[in-house]
Amino acid sequence: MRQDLGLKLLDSSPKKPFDVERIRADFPVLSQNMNGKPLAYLDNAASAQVPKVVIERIHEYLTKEHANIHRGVYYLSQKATTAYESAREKIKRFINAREAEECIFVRGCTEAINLVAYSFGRRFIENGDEIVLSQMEHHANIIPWQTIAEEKGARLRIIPINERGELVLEEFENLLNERTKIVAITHVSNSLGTVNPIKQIISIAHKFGIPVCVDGAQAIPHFRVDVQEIDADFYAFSGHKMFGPTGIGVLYGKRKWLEEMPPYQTGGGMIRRVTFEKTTFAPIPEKFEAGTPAIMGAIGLGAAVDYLNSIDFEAASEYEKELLEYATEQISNIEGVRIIGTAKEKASVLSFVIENIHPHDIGTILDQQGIAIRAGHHCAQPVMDFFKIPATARASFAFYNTKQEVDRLIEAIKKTVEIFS
Ligand code: 7TS
Repeated sequence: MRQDLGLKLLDSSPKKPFDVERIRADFPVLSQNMNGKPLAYLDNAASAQVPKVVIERIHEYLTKEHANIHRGVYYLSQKATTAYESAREKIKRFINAREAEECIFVRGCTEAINLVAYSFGRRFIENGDEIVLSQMEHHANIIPWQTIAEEKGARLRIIPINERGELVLEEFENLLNERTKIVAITHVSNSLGTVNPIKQIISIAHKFGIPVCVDGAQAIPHFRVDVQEIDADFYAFSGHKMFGPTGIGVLYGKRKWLEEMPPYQTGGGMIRRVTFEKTTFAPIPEKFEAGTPAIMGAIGLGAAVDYLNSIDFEAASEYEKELLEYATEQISNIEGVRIIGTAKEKASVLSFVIENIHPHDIGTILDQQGIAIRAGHHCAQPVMDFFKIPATARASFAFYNTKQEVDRLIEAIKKTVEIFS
């Protein structure tokens, strides 16, 4: 039986083939040459490319609608405010939040997690408490928790992973007790590609009355996420990994938590009344959006959501899965290559090492062929420690990548092996 991973893919209805060439035409960046070769952009886990409609929407905003929001009595400011708030509404519908107010605009996934760690932590975490993370977290979902734990005298407990790069779920439940204040865990690992059974994880934590903060940075661009269905207490993600601009991201949080949590930053735009003696705060979401927000970013992100709604996102998900399977099969035939992360359920990421070749050298040689991949520890050093390697080379796919690009990747890897042998 298929594990419940919080994924929503298409059922058995007959599918039209996914038209990747039509999709590629929406992304101007992709038609360029790099180092004299057509660009094969395979670093989507770091940042995805931006479709024309998003670029045009940002251009339109800057040329016709720009003003500061939530304060102007004049037409332009009201127009900008409406555009900003309608982007929040689009996000709400995209992730199926109960209310738009539960969607806080932040700078990105990193800021979203910092917000939860410091605000939730300040209110709810005390000396002797425990915070549960996993071995496969990105540093953005480790260090904020480590910092608040140090401040409060709390400690981190870590869910282990196995050799395939899957969570050892049997150990998870053993880590939970009355001192556990929160579980912070990734939906999809950026270094391994593992898709975690997030709905099951949340349901186990909830049996103990423990809230769960999900790092959704690598999930949101690849399949539909329904925050109510998985029952996440918090869900964090970045705009630039889901075909939107940089500098914008979202923290979804259940109203009951957000209302109890203190502001993360303070200043203009988030108050009800200020005197030198005392300040009272605005309701959510403003309470968590101090200062002038990334108005342009939010509007651009709203346009990215429109774009994802305009394509067959479910078919795109399926197509990406096929691409990953194809790449995995092809790379497995190359001698000396070892895939890091062989979980049964994976999304979009192919991390690998080659005997006696440093991942940075692989990245450099591939770049000469116009192929952009990432090499390094991917801000997941505990994962590298587990596999006893310093780094990996990582190709990561989006729905605009093609089999031909995978073939070029494979050829370039073979060539790299040859050069070094
Ligand atoms: N969480 C995960 C799982 C991530 O993959 C990343 C970024 C972040 C959090 C942080 O997101 P940010 O937008 O706030 O920076 N991951 C990567 C990556 O894999 N390569 O570059 C950035």
